[in-house]
Amino acid sequence: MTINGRANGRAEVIELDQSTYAVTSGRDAHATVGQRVRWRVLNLSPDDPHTFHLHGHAWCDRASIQTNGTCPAGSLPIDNVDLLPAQGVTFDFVEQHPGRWMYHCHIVDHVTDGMVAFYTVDET
Ligand SMILES: [Cu+2]
Repeated sequence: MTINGRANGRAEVIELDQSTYAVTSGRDAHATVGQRVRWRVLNLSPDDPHTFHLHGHAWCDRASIQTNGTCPAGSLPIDNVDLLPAQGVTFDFVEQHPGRWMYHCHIVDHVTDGMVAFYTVDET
């Protein structure tokens, strides 16, 4: 996973193999309120589906970009996405939510195995 083109926090590698999830630097991913943030999420598993979920945020489906926190006509806000093996998603938003937010896979066994990390948004 990368945020703004850089690997950050504990998600430099989400999955090493079918049962071990990477914990790398232990640092949170960071952004600042007002910053345009691009997330690239990729399921590197050879055979496990994953459901990416980011707390406290939503982005627009259909690769649409939020304007003033609203999705354009024909696009809906979403906060999780199912990813099959080797499938990825890229989404953008303008950060508006300061705090420390969890992001994780929504499959319970994957969360308990450690597929969870944090994203900190600083005030401007
Ligand atoms: Cu998963």
